[in-house]
Amino acid sequence: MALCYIGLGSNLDNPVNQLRQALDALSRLPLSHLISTSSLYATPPVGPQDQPDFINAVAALDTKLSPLALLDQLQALEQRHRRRRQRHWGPRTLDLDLLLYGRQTCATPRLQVPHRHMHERAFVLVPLHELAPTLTLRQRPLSDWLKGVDSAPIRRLSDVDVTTAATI
Ligand code: A4P
Ligand code: MG
Repeated sequence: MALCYIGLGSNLDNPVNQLRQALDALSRLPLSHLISTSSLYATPPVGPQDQPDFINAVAALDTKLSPLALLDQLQALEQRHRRRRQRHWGPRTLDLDLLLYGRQTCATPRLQVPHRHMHERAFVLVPLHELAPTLTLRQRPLSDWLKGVDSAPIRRLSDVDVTTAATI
């Protein structure tokens, strides 16, 4: 079993629902057990600015799937959410990133773990810190990495926000 962290992001077609459905699908992955999920966060886009804000979250999953088998499952799930790959870092219905796979590292063309940008992104670090406040990344505590990013514009959605947004 490996404890993995998965980053979820969406900024198209009711992002709150996209994430709720994706979290539900993660809880049904084979050979895996969903341990916990962070709150949902509204986050300004990193990259092109002419796109809507994102909803982001992180999930912790215990799995017996290999890293590549897990990536296959995540990409199949993106496809089920009608993900179209168009612009680099552009808008998407669902993006699933394998952030961490236990303590394992992986550097192949198809998969790099830890995710290559995670330590510099507030939209990943804030929800990850909610789930795993004592985690270390590149031999530094997560809280150190958090101090190095601007988390001010990251807004945690309340239960009321989530219920309202899901019905829009
Ligand atoms: N790939 C390699 N390593 C991984 C990994 N650890 N997890 C490969 C998932 N995929 C991995 O990804 C491109 C390729 O990365 C895949 O074929 C896979 O084999 P993609 O999802 O097709 O394309 P992408 O997501 O547009 O590119 P990239 O570089 O992965 O972008 P990111 O890092 O996912 O960033 N702003 C906010 N606020 N919130 C966001 O969620 N997301 C992005 C996308 C940009 N700005 C954002 C957000
Ligand atoms: Mg991605």
